[in-house]
Amino acid sequence: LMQRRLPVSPSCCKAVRRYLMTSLSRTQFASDYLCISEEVKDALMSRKAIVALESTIITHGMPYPHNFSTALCVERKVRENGAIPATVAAINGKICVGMNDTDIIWLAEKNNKLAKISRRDLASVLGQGGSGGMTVSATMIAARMAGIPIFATGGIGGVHRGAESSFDVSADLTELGRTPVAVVSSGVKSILDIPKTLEYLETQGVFVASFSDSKEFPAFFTQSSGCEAPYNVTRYAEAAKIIDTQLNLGLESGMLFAVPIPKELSLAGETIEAAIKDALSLARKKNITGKEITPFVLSTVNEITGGESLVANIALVENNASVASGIANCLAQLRN
Ligand code: PSU
Ligand code: MN
Repeated sequence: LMQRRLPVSPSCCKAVRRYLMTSLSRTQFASDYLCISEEVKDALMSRKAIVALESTIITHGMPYPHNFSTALCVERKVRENGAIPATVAAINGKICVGMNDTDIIWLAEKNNKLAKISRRDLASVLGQGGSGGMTVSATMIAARMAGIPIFATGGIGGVHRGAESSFDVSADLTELGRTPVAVVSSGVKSILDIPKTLEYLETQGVFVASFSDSKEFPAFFTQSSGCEAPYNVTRYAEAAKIIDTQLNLGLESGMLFAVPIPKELSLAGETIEAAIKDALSLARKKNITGKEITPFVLSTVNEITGGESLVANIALVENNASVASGIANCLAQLRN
């Protein structure tokens, strides 16, 4: 309640706001299901820039040992850019926000044997003391609980091709409509229907901007999707101002900043399109549906491209972590 009211009160002076936010955070630290690392707790208390990071990319998005080296590299990137990384995963019935390398190695080694946790899975997994990688939707929930307004990942889920018959729309999109956290990603993969995904985000009231020198909405492995983002942002400070305003307004929806993969690392559009088509038809043949489809297509595309897609994937996640850190630094300045 306090959190909701706080930002909309214009008379609320900074000192009061800081006090309330701090005491609010303290009660959250005690939450039965939330385990915030000491480092992240300190960063929250001293209002440092923090970037949350998801973990399905570790458990289901990349093969071992690349999942592990990427997770550590991404954390390092955040630190190099002056922010504190907070990797989010479920471990033994707790949502861990911020973890040590041993936890990350454990998640990486268990690769694919752990749960893939979205909003709908949280209560079941945590209630049974389980562990797993958390998707964008679950990570947004955790970031909000912990009081971290921004998080970086590779790609978010979206509206699948053929959704008009399969109804397969990622829970990431509805989460963006209901949880006020800014997500930095390289748009959505062209394994998805990008125009439909953008329409769905509009319906959900989600602010979407390209973060680049063009309005083009990126397609993960490639810089262009043929679709325009509704907004374009070019500077960290500008992005931070928009996030700060959204939080102050008390709007409950999330925001998406789409950063194109660096040009020199992007894949040829036709190569990736062909690989995706093959992977999707193989998925259909094998009757793979639901939460299994995204991990399956990712790993099949990786096989078909001889590991090229994985290299691109790693590069773009690291780049997104740098961008998110830049925005988080400006946001911390604004909110201090
Ligand atoms: N896209 C990727 N890598 C990933 C994912 C998506 O390039 O690892 C993961 C993210 O955690 C995302 C989830 O939140 O897949 C979406 O799954 P689904 O499509 O089942 O909603
Ligand atoms: Mn789905």
